[in-house]
Amino acid sequence: FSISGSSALHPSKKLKRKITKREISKSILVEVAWEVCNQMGGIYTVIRSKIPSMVEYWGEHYCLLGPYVHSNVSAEFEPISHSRSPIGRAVEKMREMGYEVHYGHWLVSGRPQTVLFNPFNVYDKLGEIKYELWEHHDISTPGGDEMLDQTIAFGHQVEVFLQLLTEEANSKKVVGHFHEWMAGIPIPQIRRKSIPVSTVFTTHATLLGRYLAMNDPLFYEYLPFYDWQKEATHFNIEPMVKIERAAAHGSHVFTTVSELTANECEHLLGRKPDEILPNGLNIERFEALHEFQNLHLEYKERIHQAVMGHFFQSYSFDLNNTLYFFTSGRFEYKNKGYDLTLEALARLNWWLKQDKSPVTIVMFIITKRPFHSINPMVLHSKAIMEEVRQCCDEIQHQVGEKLFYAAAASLDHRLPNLSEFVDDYMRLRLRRTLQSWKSDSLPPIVTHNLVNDAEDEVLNFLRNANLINYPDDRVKFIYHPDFISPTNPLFGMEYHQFVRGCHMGIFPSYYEPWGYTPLECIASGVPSVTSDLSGFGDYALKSMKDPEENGISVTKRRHGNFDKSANELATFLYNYVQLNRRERIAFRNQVESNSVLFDWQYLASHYDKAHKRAIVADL
Ligand code: G6P
Ligand code: 1S3
Repeated sequence: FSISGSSALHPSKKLKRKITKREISKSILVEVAWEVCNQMGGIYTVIRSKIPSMVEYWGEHYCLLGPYVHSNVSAEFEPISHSRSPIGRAVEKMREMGYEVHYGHWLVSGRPQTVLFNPFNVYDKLGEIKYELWEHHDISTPGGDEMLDQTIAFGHQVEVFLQLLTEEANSKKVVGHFHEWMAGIPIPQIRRKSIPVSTVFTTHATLLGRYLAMNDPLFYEYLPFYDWQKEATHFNIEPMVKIERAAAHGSHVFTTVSELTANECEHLLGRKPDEILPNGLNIERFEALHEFQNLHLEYKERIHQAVMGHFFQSYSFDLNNTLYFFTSGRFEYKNKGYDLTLEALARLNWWLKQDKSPVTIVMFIITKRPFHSINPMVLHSKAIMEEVRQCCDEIQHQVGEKLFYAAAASLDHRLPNLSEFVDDYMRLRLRRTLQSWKSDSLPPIVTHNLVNDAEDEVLNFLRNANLINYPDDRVKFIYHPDFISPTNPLFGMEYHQFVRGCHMGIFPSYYEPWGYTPLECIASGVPSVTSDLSGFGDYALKSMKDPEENGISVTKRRHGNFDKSANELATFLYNYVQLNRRERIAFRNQVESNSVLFDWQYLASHYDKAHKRAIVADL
């Protein structure tokens, strides 16, 4: 580890935006995504975090379109009563035609103009809309797939709206930017009907790529040779794959999030993207470095509470010498690199045991799996620990009061025996509570009762490797098969607070078009691991002189040698464990100061390039 240095990109080199004020005044940019006001995954983060940079530049010439499906949508959406802008007029016209159209501001940072359509409002026309897709674009969409039906109904309303907007646009050029196949459905119809909208399509993964990577250990080797039609039929995803292809081929400007996915697009969709649009974040910077360091300490102490509740009924360890590692994300065991992470941690555990290391590592695996309930033992232990805390608080109070009187009345300046100040009732209560807490069994490796405990890949690995939280294990595990939220009884904190309190995020994915999780870490000054098969890792390798110095360790997975990759990852973690506290603090400072390279202020210029192409495209 070296904790000083520079990178090829520099935070002060904010890229210049690419579209002139004049061009913006003659255009309207409409971004369409299924995740506008509807959080499902990574695309929500892209759209939402990018808004301030888009609104700052495009102002009232920018608008988002999304579905009105989220049960709480009205809480984050404020309707606009009336507007004479082209967007407002198109909304009015569409309402006059009988459609239910929600027009307002999305109440997130940047407050963008937003139009939402309820897919169910056109379900009576679904047969007709589907017939058109089949007749003109050879996309047959059988019934029974609720998600597909909703996106088709939504796409139809987007098409109608864009048609009206072009009529109301006062000869301004309308640019429609569609994210992912769910939003891309109107593209082929826009082209067929020659609606004068300049279209940009961004795919955030290819559907086939994701399925193939999950199922074929030689995915990257075979990539150039797959027969898309055959594979789409095999995985039973033909309608969606055809929609994705139609959007990719039909768009004026085709884009994706990384060079890795661009390669996938070329082979699986048959079109090379025109632009790569790397994903950014709104990086929150503090005036003083110690502010974010203080936050680390504050949230680490909250994690300490969860860890004490989990382990200390069985045995204790030195929290001052404990490091918190974690991985998180959707449960795709192989694609998200959980297999490699666990193998590397097994090796790390062995090496640290050999060293007789005094350090304890607690590894959190945060994902979403079907479960019946939280393990009652885990909840019980947490509750009793709270009782221990209450007893201690009361004893502290008793001792404090009595000590004050004793000290004030003392004539010989000697400190009295403090234990005499604790009354018998409190002694007994504390002893009984501790007795009912302490247990001979090992701390569980999983916090919930899983629906499929016996077949769970994480549990199977840990049990087979005998990594079941023995006292002498240096790496201990808490598998938490639910996302973290403030209402969660075990952590009771926001995910981003949890990230800040940890020391390292581990995400060596096998298939990952971009990957926000490591980026979220470094935005909080927390070092992280990604892989050269993730779009983000690949981008970091190509754009920074030494990503590792900036807290982005990129595990090599391209060569396909699992054992070598596991050793590389374990070695990196082992070296991190050797750092002392001062070095960890300095490292976090360095990570945080370079994270600004991934701010939208810097990366939105790639979107500008795509929009510029669309503005100048012949329709
Ligand atoms: C931050 C705090 C320090 C604390 C440190 C712990 O830097 O400002 O007061 O000592 O975190 O760092 P560690 O890497 O041991 O969690
Ligand atoms: C996709 O979401 P995912 O986790 O299914 O889009 C994200 C945003 O572009 C990207 O970060 C991720 O790698 C993709 O896989």
